Amino acid sequence: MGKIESQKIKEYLTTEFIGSEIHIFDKVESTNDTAKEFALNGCKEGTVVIADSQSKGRGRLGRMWESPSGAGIYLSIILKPKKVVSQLTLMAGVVAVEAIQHITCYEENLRRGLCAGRVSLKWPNDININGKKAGGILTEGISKGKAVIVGIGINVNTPPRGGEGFSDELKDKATSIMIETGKRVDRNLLIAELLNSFECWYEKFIEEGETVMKRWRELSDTFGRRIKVSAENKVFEGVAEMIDSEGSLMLRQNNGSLKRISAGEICY
Ligand code: BT5
Repeated sequence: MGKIESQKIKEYLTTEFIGSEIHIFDKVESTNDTAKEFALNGCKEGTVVIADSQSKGRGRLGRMWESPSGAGIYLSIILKPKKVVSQLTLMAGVVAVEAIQHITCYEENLRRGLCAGRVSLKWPNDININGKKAGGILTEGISKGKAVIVGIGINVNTPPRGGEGFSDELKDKATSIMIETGKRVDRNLLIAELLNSFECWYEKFIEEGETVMKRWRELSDTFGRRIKVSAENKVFEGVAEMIDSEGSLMLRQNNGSLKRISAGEICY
C-alpha cells in the first residue's frame, strides 16, 4: 500500500488519454513546474507528473503547500484545451471530491465505517473534509497558450502530527483522509480514481461547461452562508449567492447589491 507505482495505477486506470504517460518522482520542487518542463518539450496532452514529496510545493500567490513524503498525492496534469477554460480549477475540485467520496464510500468500506464524512468544495479551490482543508487545486497556464497545468494536492495518509504530519501552523485547519476515517488509503487507487474521473469530467466540460458548474454548486457548502471575502485588497461581506457560468462568486452585499468576484479568499 506504500509506494506510488505506475504499474499499480495503470491496473485501475480506464482512461484513453489522461495518464497515457505517467512520470513518477520521489521528490521534485513542484509537480506543476516539472509538468511545465514536459509541456514545453512537447509532451502529449494528458501526461501526468506525480511526486512522493515536494520541496517547494505551492498554492496560489506563491503560498506554500506542505508536501511530506509517503503521505499525500501531489500530481499535475498537462492539458491542451482548444478554448479558454477559466473554470478548470472548479472542474478539478469536482473531480477530487468525487474521487475521495468514491474511494472512501465503497459499499464494503461503508460497512467497515470508512466513509470520510462530508467532503465538500470551498470556493474557489479548496477541498474540505468535515470543514477542514484536505486538498487544493492550482491551475497555471504556460505562456503563448501552449498548455494548461492542473495541479492537485490531497492529504491522504497524513497523520495529525509527527514527521509526516502537519506543521503547528496547519494542524488545526488542515486534515487528511486518514485523520477523518482512521484508515490508510491506497494512494495508487486514489490516483487512478482521480484520473478516471478527470477524463470523464473534462470531456463533458469541453462540450458544455454548465454541467460542471451545476455539480460544483451541489458539492459546495459555500452558498447561502454569510461570508467575508478578501479580494482586490479589500474585504467584502455578505451572503454567497452563487457562482456564475465563468466560475466567479456572486456575493449579495449588506447594502443589497450583487458583487462579482473572480479571484479571492473566503473566510466563513
Ligand atoms: C491551494 O492553494 O490550495 C493549492 C494547492 C495545490 C497543491 C498542488 S500539489 C501538486 C501541485 N504542485 C504544486 O506545487 N502545487 C499543486 P491556496 O488556496 O493558496 O492555499 C494555500 C494555503 O493552504 C497555505 O497558505 C496554507 O495555509 C494551507 N496549506 C498548505 N499546505 C497544506 C496542506 N498540505 N493541507 C492543507 N492546507 C495546506
